[in-house]
Amino acid sequence: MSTTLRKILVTCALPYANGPIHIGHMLEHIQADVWVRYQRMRGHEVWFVSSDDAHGTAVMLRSKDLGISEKQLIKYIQKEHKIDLMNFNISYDNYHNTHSIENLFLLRKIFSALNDKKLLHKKKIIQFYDNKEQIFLPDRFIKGTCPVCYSENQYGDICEVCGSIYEPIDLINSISAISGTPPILKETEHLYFNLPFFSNMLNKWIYSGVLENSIIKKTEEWLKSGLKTWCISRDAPYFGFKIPNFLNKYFYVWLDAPIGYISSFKNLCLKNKNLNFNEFWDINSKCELYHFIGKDIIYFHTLFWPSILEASSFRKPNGIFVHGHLTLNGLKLSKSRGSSIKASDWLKCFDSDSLRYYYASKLTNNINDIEINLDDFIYKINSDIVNKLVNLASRSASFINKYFNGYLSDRLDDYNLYESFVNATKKIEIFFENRKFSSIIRSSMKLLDIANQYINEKKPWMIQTKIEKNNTLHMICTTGINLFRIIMIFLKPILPVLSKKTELFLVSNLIWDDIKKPLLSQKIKDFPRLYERISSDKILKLLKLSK
Ligand code: NOT
Ligand code: ZN
Repeated sequence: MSTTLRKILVTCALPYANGPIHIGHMLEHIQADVWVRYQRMRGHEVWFVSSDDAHGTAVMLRSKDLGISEKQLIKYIQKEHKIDLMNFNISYDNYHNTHSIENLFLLRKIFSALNDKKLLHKKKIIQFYDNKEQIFLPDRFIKGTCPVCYSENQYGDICEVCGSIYEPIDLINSISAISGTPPILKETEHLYFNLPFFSNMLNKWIYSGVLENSIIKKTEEWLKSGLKTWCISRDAPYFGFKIPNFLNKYFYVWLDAPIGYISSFKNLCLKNKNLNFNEFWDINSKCELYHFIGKDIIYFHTLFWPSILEASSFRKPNGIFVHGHLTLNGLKLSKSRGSSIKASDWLKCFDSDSLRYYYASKLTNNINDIEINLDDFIYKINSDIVNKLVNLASRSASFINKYFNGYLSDRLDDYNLYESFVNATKKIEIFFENRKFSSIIRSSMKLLDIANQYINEKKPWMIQTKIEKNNTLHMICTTGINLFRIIMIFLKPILPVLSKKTELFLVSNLIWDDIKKPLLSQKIKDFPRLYERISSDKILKLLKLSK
C-alpha cells in the first residue's frame, strides 16, 4: 500500500509551434510520462499538462513563409503535435497553447502584479535591426563569428562551440539570418523586469531541495556573477500579446511561455469541475509541482520563473527535473538547427514502446547527454524485450496452454525465487521516484536472466509426466509466468503498449500493490504476439526519411 497520497502537477517544456515534434522533444515527454505513469500506479493524484509555445519571431516568420496567418499555423501545428504525443502514449491530461484566453488572462494578472510592485521600468537601448526586412533582430536571428573562440556561424546569444554567452553586438561580422544582409544599429525602448531584486530569494530557494547539485552549481555561477534586469518586451512586427499602454510593443515569448504551465492547468480546470485551480497554484499550496526541462533552458526555470512566481504571489515548483541533450550517432540534435528525426517518421519504421524503452535505458537524474546509436538500439530492443522478457512468457505459456487448458497451477514451484523478485520492489520504487530509469532497466534485466536461468535448469520440455494439475511441470511454468508478471509491473510505466497486451494475455491488470500476490489457478489467454523482433533494415529507411 502506498503511504500518504500525494497531489502532483507535472509539466514538460512547451514545444514551439513552428515545426514538428522530433525525437529530441520526445526524450522529455517520455521521461515525464514514465514518471507520471509510475506515480499514478502508486495511487497518487497526478495531473500532467503541457502546451504549445505559440508566440515569437520564429512562429511569425514560419507562417509568413507558408503564406498563412500565425493563428492558422499554430492551430495546425497543435493538432499535429497532439497526434504525435498521443502516438507515443504520452498521457497528458491537457495539451493547450499559449495563444489562449487563459494565458492572456494570467499574463495580464501577472503583469499588473509586477507593475503594482514597481518591478518594471522602461529603458532605451540600441539593437540590431534588419533594414531590408524592417524588423529588430532576436538573438537567434543574428549569426556571426564567436568573439571568444572565433568559430563561424554562431548565434547572437551563445556560442555552440565554446559555450560563451555574449551580447549580439559582440559577434564579429554579424549578419541577419532573415535577409542575409548585415544588420544596422537602431535605438528602441523596452520594458525591463527587476530580476536582481530577487537575488536573495533565489539564493535561498536554490538550496531548498528543488534542484540537483549540478543545477545548483550552474545557478550559483549566474547568481555570483550578478543578475541583470530582464527585457520582457519586443518590437512589432511580432506574434504575441500586446503590452497595454506601450505602443507597438509585445510581451516577449519567454515571459508568457512559462505562464503556459499555469494556463494549461487553468484550461483543464474549466473542463474538469472537480479540479480546484487555487489548490494547486496558491502561494500556500500543499500540492507538488514539477517541471521537466532540457539543460538549455535551466536559466529560465531557476532564475526568471521563480522570481515571476514570487512577484505575482503564485506558488513555486518543488522540483526542476533537467535532462541532457540528445545526440544521434555522435551528432548533437539541436532544436533550432533542425537536424533531427521527426517523431512521426520514427513510427513509420519502429514502434513507440521501443523508443520509450531505449530512452528509459539511458535516462537517469543527471544532465549528461543521451547518446542514441541506432545499431545499439536494435540490439538492445531485441536482446532485452524479445530474448529476455517476451521469451520468458512465451516458453512458460506454451505448456500452460498446451497441457493445462490455459489454467495456472494453484501453487508455485519456487516461492523463494518469487520472494526474491518481490524483494526488488523497494529498490525499483526508489529508482522511479528519483528518475533513475536506467537502473530500473538494469535491475529488471538481471532478474530476467535469473528467471530464464531457472527455466533452463528446470527444463520443462524434458519433463515426461501425466498431464495432471499442479504437477511439477505445471508449477514451474506458473512460476515462470509470475516472474514475467512482476517484471511487467515494474516496466509498465515505460512500456504501455506491451503492458496492455500483457494484461489481456494474463486476463489480469498489472497493479503495483499486487506484486506480492502471485497469479494462481486462473485461466490465461493463448500466448499472443506480444512483441515483434525489430530489424536493422529499418535504420536506413529512417535515415532516408530524415534527410
Ligand atoms: N518553447 C521553449 C523551448 O525551448 C520552451 C518553453 C518552456 C516554457 O522549446 N517555459 N518556461 N520557462
Ligand atoms: Zn565560441
